[in-house]
Amino acid sequence: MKTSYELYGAPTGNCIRAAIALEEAGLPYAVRPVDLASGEHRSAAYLALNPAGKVPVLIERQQNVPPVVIAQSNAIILYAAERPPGRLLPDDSLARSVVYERFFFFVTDVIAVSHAAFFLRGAGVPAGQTLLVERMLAALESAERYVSDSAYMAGKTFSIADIAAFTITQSVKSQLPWARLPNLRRWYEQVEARPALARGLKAFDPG
Ligand SMILES: N[C@@H](CCC(=O)N[C@@H](CS)C(=O)NCC(=O)O)C(=O)O
Repeated sequence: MKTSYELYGAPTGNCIRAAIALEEAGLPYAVRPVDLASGEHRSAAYLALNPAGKVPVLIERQQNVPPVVIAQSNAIILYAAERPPGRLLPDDSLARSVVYERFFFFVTDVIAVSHAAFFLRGAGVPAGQTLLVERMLAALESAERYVSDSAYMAGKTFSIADIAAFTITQSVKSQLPWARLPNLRRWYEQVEARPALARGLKAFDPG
């Protein structure tokens, strides 16, 4: 049965990670741009899709069954990683646990902290923002150890842990002490060169 996918989103880290996961999983999808600046995510049509009024949202459509709607970027990444199995998540359960460990490290200790810092900036609490940015950068620098013995964040093969790690590293690239992070640099350059990842990075570019 034919399955089609639509990814609603905007050029933000959460949406781009979801797009990278679909690209890396080899799932063809249509990009549905949502204009956050004009408040499209708060329109009645969009709220019918995601009552939280947030992007990204993935829709899976199959004939004769109601569409499946998945909000939450990390749920979309995990969804993509399960189809086809084995590409972004190892079959072996022990190896999979290591991937989850690293994936959630980046999601909770780096990305979430960065989002909280961004929120504090908007709320006019610069001292709090500075503290959280320092904390996030320290956590990210500590990932040097993950890539000191292996090519990727969670072992020999590319996984969802690398997807979680890449966009946030890219966004703070100019703030990292690269001279002290030779393995992280090698990892970054290797991941950056992946064609599927590069396509995901550009998924929401205008035009
Ligand atoms: N935890 C959610 C966060 C989604 C989220 O905050 N999306 C932002 C863009 S990255 C958004 O829709 N912002 C618009 C708004 O909150 O008004 C996820 O990972 O998908």
